[in-house]
Amino acid sequence: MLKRFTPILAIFILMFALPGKAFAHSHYESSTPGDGEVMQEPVNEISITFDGGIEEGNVEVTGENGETISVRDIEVESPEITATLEEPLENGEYTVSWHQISADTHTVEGDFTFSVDAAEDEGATPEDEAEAESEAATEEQQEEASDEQTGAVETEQTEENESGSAMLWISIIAAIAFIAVLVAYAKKRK
Ligand SMILES: [Cu+2]
Repeated sequence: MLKRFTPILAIFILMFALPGKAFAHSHYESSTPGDGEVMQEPVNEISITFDGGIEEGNVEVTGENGETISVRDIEVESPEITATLEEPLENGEYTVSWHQISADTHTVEGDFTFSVDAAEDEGATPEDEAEAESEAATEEQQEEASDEQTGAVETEQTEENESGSAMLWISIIAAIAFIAVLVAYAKKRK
């Protein structure tokens, strides 16, 4: 009796184990700068590495007052996203909000923070001028940026949850159908 059910059990386990791997989201694995890291040198590039393949992705960087930091270029080279900034970051705390489409077509998103605490030169440097400029632009963008972000985050999370549970239900229904067929077959043979 037990022997007869061993293959069924094996198939049953495989059915749950395989899709789990094939359809897994790609998660944040590491980044430069790292989560919570304090950088003591200028930062003008942020890269994030994921634990699986990604199809596309985007990165948004905001300063501690919610200002949007200009990103010049986003490069997606699975499993890595690299954002090149318009100019080196001034001292302060930054939030990196990322989202990507995993190889399984699901959208995954998250964020992390890091700060820059580099020794600052005395006297006016080109960097100081850039600082003044970006501070002027900051206040205008501030409200806009925070509104946009909240909206975007909510939509993506809903999408992810829906497709995630759809996948679960498909697996369960497939498993039940499969067992029903096996039981019918076993009965016929008696
Ligand atoms: Cu997925």
